[in-house]
Amino acid sequence: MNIILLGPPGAGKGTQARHLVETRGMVQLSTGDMLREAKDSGTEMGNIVADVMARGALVTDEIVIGLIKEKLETVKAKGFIFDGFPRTLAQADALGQLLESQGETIDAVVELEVNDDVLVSRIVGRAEEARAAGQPVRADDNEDSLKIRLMAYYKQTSPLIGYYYAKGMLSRVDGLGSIEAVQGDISAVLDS
Ligand code: B4P
Repeated sequence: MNIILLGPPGAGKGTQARHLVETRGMVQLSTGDMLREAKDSGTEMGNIVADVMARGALVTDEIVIGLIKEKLETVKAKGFIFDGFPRTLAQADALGQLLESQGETIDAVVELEVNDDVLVSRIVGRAEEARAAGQPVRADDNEDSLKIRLMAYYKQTSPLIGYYYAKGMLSRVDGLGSIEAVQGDISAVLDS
């Protein structure tokens, strides 16, 4: 089974993807994690994306699609969780074509619904927790970057809701509950 986790920044896509990896043995493909790895490794591409990510803007389709293409060509899995990808209509089209070329499909698209106030408090909370624990704070976990991340979501990513709804693939899950409650709701969608 291949699934997409869709939702605004801080909706819990990464949190829920990690749980699905543990419970269902699926492989998580997080473009956010891939881009952060590239940034930390100081590659040419990493240096290009670092500023874009810190601002809260979206990295170019070309770079992100390239990262996913490479993973799909090299990683074998019984199912992929696309976490934070696709984020634009061009990425959605590219993913459909990449999977089709491998005889695969997307089986479900789960949209995590969370309102802006809660998103802000989660992201600011994560930054505060990291600071208190003496851990590095994500460069984009601050209110200024978050405003840009939310604008990018509503402008560039939210059209995917209609795109997948029209294909009969979209399921909506209330992302406001506890992490465990959201896990249960996602499991119910995947089992149905
Ligand atoms: P991502 O790494 O994808 O991060 P995100 O969308 O901000 O967060 P996510 O929804 O995964 O929330 P999380 O579980 O961490 O993207 C970062 C950046 O990378 C983007 O802004 C962009 O620049 C770039 N990028 C990534 N993919 C791209 C693409 N395809 N195209 C272009 N650019 C791309 O949860 C957040 C916090 O909430 C955590 O502290 C968590 O513990 C907490 N939380 C989660 N669920 C909760 C719940 N139910 N209750 C309470 N707290 C909860």
